[in-house]
Amino acid sequence: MSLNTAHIKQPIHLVTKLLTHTRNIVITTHVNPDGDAIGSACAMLLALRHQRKNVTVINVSQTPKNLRFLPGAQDIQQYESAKHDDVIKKADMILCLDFNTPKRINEMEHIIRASEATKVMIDHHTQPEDFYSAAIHDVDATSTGELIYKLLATSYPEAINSGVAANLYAAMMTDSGNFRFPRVSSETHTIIADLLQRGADPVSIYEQIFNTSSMPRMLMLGEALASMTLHHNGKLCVMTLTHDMFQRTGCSEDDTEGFVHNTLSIEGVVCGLLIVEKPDEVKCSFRSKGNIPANLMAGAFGGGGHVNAAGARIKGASLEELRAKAIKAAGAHLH
Ligand SMILES: [Mn+2]
Repeated sequence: MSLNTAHIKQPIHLVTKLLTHTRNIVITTHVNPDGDAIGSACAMLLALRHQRKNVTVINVSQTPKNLRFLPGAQDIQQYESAKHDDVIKKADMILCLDFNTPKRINEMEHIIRASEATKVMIDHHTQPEDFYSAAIHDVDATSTGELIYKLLATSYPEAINSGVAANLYAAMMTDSGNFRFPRVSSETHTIIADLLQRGADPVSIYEQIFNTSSMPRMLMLGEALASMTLHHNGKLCVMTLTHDMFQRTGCSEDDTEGFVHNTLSIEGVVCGLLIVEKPDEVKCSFRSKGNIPANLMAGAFGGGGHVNAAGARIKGASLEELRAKAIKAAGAHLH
């Protein structure tokens, strides 16, 4: 199998070279980690352990329940300054996975910025901040997991055992909307074929990630669907999750992962907006089809992301006020 690595060939060789001279490695990923974040972190953990490296995964957030079955996930530690600052200081390398600015790691931001370790970023989000020593970065990749696959397949193919394959499969599946988002290509499926051959089990991975909803999540989904409204001649669909709805259903915000995709499933809708009311802020998530720039819509509120998926968090705004502004901001790109 030949992989399209032309544009990331140099970075892959550089990262491999840096890894050769590295022993103590800290891996971290973004706040509220998703399947790509946890799958990528665990895949690198297992593969680098296979290379006899001393590896610690330290995240700011807990691992979501439905991802804890992934091989290696039980070894992820949740950041505590007193316990981990020393480990981070002693690391030769910090691997930053699935984020491109230390602002995405909240309380860990300052210690990572201050660290003198070699910082390696592997990521597929737009507009990276220049905080790293080396990076494998490709905004056309389905996922960070795909970039890690290319790194491992190029430099450590023997390290891709069934555990690593399961993690990379989970990362690529979740970040590509189960292989249906625009960046999915024949190469995506070629990689997936190799991961299956190496032991990833698609039935069990899907089952454990997606068919494990709680009753509060299902009740919340019902309220979320009922909240949907159409705007701008049916091109924009807005879903709103209020504080009251969370109280009534007992659902947590983590448990609403993926709800926003429902906005795009209505005929004629090309842009979706999810508004979430939180105790101290309001969150807007934009989703879009084709070239409609969700990132520019979120950018109007100081946020960012990809062309088809982006978000922003706004403090001190009322839900109603922000909802009206976000609908207007989306409208500017929906002619
Ligand atoms: Mn990702």
